[in-house]
Amino acid sequence: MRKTQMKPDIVLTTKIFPPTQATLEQEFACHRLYEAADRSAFLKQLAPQVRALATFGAAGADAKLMDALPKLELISNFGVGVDAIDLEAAKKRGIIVTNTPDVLNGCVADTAIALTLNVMRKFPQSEAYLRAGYWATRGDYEKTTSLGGKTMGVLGLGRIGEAIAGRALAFGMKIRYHNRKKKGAAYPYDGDPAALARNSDVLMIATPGGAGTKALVGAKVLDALGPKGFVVNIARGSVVDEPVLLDYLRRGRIAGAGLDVFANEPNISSEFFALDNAVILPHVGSATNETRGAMGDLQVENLRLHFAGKPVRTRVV
Ligand code: 8YV
Repeated sequence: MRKTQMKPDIVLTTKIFPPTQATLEQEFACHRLYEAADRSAFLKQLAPQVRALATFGAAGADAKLMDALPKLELISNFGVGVDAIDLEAAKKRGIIVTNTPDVLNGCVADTAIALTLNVMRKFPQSEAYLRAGYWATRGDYEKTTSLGGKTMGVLGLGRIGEAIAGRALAFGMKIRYHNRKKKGAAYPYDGDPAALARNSDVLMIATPGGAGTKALVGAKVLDALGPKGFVVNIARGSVVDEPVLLDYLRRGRIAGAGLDVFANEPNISSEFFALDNAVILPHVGSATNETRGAMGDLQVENLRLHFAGKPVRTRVV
């Protein structure tokens, strides 16, 4: 008689994209941490057998969770950003962390361009004006700002930043960038974020989140961008000093902001709702069925490979 193969146990920290979760539930014995009434009792019971964890977005994984699962070997993240995972703690414990890079570059870059168009051309606001019946009663909508000929300064010219730059070129924009380390890129380099902002009409934030970029864009950078400058953020809310950004938007010290990410998602500051110069999206950068599917495939593949005793495909640490 053939021995039945036991499904490997994994912990899910949160709900994941449903088709991905369905695959996970089929291939692994999934334990839903997010449904546990008593987290520590739940983890204690699983500690002897759990070698992998699947996580998503803000749920991440902290050192306490890693300590509660001493047999943990792999944290497989759904998403490219791993700022909610304590990478140092993982490294110290020899835990592998994987993410889902590249497959989302196109969609996130599309979102970045949509935000750039919408904040500079004020399309959402002009549509609201039309829907309110003002075109007929008050006349034409106000004049806005062209993209063509303007300079986009990419803060964080990584894989997503490059995809954004390629698209912005097609709109007739010029590109500059700042990274911690200068790359062999075709675009002019600025030595710090304020210099980049000074030389740009649109500051495009595409850096990773986490401690290294926390509040990187604050008063100094926004002053350098100036009252005709726009900020677009598709990275993480933490990269921007949000109270300062709100203040600068309210007082017109920058022209506008296009934002897909915020400090406290999904409970974002209600001050954004009243600002006519802010275009805001609910973190939809990668949120298409195709891209989320590809992200899920990578998350699952890393788990499969690890349990087959093979090297994972997209390792962070
Ligand atoms: C996800 C993202 O929507 O990949 C990332 O890092 O920000 C997005 O693709 C995010 O994981 C959800 O919080």
